[in-house]
Amino acid sequence: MKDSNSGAFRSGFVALIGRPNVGKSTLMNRLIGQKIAITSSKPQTTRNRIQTVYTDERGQIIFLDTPGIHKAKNKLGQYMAEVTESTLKDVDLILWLVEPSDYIGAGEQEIIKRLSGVKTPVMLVINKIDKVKKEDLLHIIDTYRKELDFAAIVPVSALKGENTNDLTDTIFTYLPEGPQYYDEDTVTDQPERQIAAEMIREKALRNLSEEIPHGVAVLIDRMKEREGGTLIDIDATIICEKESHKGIIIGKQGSMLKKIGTEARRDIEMMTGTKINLKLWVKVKENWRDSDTLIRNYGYRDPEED
Ligand SMILES: Nc1nc2c(ncn2[C@@H]2O[C@H](COP(=O)(O)OP(=O)(O)OP(=O)(O)O)[C@@H](O)[C@H]2O)c(=O)[nH]1
Ligand SMILES: [Mg+2]
Repeated sequence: MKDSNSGAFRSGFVALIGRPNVGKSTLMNRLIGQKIAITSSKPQTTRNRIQTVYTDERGQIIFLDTPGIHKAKNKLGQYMAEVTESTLKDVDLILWLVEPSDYIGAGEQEIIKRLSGVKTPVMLVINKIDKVKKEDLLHIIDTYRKELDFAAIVPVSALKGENTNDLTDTIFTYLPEGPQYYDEDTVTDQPERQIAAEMIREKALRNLSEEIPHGVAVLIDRMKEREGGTLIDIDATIICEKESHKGIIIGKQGSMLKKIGTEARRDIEMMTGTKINLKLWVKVKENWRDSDTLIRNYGYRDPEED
């Protein structure tokens, strides 16, 4: 990949942080050109740190998508906050994503306080610029500029792909010369079964109303390729917190579960390039989000641990 004509190979770790729902996962997927992290219009979609890799002739960027910064209401929330906090250490660059608004609320102030103490360069990314007029953008940039000493301020639309190539260019200018950490085919550290579980959770998030999806976890019980490699069988369980939620997730004559299953199957087929036979079950585990053991069992564990 190294090209002696185009300068030194640059590489480094870049954390994406910000309030829930600002578009961190959408942006990361856009920058690497593939859907790895799940996204939804509901806050607190991302629960674990998700690492992805972008490589071109200029260098290699390792992105770390993090759970949105919010006040934790349970142990799962505390866990998510720790994931984000620990990601801020040892990165070469922080991308702070914000909504395109000139109102800097208490949540943003908290983040500013936190970031003013770190030595790592911080780049402000104003996302969702497709929602505002160009002239308002200048005012937003001006408001934020006064709050912190940013390495750069880059407005983008992650959804529409506006200005995202410029963002990649700017990121490279802030990365040190360094090695290629991963081979150029590596896209993520997430195992396929974990991405499959997340895709099922995404469909639950997108199809179910407010409170239910926040209490949902997904476990892959079995993921096995049939002989000949033409089909993968997946058995998965959707965990929820209440018997009444279970009824809603299953839906009238199983209609909701079927919808979640059909949509998830399509995404998993896209990812694996193989036909999928997906079977879903629903189980109740009351208050699992407040149980250390259960949140670990459902895959929420310290990213530094095995
Ligand atoms: N209009 C518009 N919507 C966007 C843009 N980027 C993301 N979104 C939408 O914003 C919502 C949240 O996106 P996510 O990528 O899940 O946000 P997140 O910051 O990862 O959220 P958490 O994981 O909950 O912290 C989704 O409905 C996206 O489609 C954008 O550039 N423009
Ligand atoms: Mg996210």
